[in-house]
Amino acid sequence: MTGLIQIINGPNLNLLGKRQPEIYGFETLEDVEADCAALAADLGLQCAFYQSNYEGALIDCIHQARDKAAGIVINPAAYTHTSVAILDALKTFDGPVIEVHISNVHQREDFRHHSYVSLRADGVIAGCGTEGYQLALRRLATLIAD
Ligand code: DHK
Repeated sequence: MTGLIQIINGPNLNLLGKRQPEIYGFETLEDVEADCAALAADLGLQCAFYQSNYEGALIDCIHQARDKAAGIVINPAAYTHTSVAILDALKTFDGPVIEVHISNVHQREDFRHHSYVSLRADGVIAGCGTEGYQLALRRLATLIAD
């Protein structure tokens, strides 16, 4: 397996930087992807990026990662709290999975406190802003090297 990391973002994250910046910050998804690509190069990894507002498309991306990616970083956004299907898809992936939330979901509404994806994730990063994606990449670099 190569050092390819699949970075997956769920619904509404295409509006990062414009959507509720008091919660999600001013960085755009393009900014996040550029930062991740630069860090991945430093870590000797490559990134593939995918964002969708559709649950089935996110599941297809996870299935495709099975044959090409060494690890997954996923922010399932609102599907975190609802999607058994995304959990089941992640269970078909053999490599490490890190779940990222830009906001501290535990400080927010009760319905954001539960994550189906955490049942599969090897690590969870929440409340670190968009830096969370970089922290996730660093953790995957460690896990893949082990
Ligand atoms: C992003 C969302 O869109 C929300 O639905 C989640 C997550 C939290 C985040 O913090 O990145 O509840």
